Amino acid sequence: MQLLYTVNSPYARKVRIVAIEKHVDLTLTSVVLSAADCPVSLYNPLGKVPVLVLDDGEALYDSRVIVEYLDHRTPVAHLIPQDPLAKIKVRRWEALADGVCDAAVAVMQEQRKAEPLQSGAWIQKQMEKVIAGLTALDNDLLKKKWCVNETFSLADIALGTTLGYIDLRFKSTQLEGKYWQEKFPSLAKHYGVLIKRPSFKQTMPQP
Ligand SMILES: N[C@@H](CCC(=O)N[C@@H](CS)C(=O)NCC(=O)O)C(=O)O
Repeated sequence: MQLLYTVNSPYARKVRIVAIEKHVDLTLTSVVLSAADCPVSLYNPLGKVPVLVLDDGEALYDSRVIVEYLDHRTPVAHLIPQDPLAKIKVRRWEALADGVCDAAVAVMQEQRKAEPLQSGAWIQKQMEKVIAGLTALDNDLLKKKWCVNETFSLADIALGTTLGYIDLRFKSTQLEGKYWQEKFPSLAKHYGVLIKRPSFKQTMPQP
């Protein structure tokens, strides 16, 4: 199985971490989305990474579909619980964490435009989503060891990859007057635990 990914995509990192945690071997193919010969749109009409190309040539996307597929590939500890209510809770964490990434990615894309073409109002609106999302995640986590049911799961992975992306993009940016680790102490503490895992270490984003 081949994973098409970009090094700093938080969605692709989520998939890579799930594969490592599940001991599923993937052939990793790093792509440049802006390159003329980028293969991604051959497999995903939306032109987005991650894409998982199966051995029979079928392609799976997006990250939420791929992680579910990988979680079923091996019987070792499930990252998505079998119990329906626990599964919904995990996927809700993932939805919110991914949503924070969507807004953060939108900010970066806007800031990459030439300055006269940038919309300050759009950036502000997306930053409000980033802060509201992180606030909700921080409140939900509080002093819990893991996000859902005292067990490491996809919820922790999705949260960790989102925080990795926030750290990559906004490490030296104050969010309403504070750096993210000061503003969201529960998240910062949990991030400190997660980045000690080999799966997180092996997939660190590149500044
Ligand atoms: N919901 C998708 C989001 C994927 C996504 O937005 N990926 C970005 C990279 S971080 C991308 O490929 N962007 C290219 C584009 O939008 O054309 C997922 O979870 O896989």
